[in-house]
Amino acid sequence: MIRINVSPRPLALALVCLGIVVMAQAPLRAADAARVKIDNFTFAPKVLTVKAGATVTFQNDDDIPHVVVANDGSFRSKALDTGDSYVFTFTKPGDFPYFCALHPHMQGTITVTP
Ligand SMILES: [Cu+2]
Repeated sequence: MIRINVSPRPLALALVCLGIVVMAQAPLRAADAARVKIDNFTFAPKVLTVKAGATVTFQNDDDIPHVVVANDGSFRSKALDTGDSYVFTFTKPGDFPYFCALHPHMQGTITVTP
């Protein structure tokens, strides 16, 4: 009669490996990417809060061009036609108010938390 000797140690190792694989597949944090929609002469949301390191996409869904400019000059898009978007990564915590260079009454703020 043939006896198969199964050691419990490889089984335990396999279970640990499986656990690591499952944890590695956790979804990306939603805070890492965010979007501001531009429509009807409005930035929406008007105030967007993201974590430092987050990338924000400003997308122009309006039927006229807009330009996204930080009050402190830290970022500035080109003229965004309908359907165009501008991407900026916010690395420093703080409040970053911005406006549209073509329509200065259009204003918004990106709040970056540590
Ligand atoms: Cu504008």
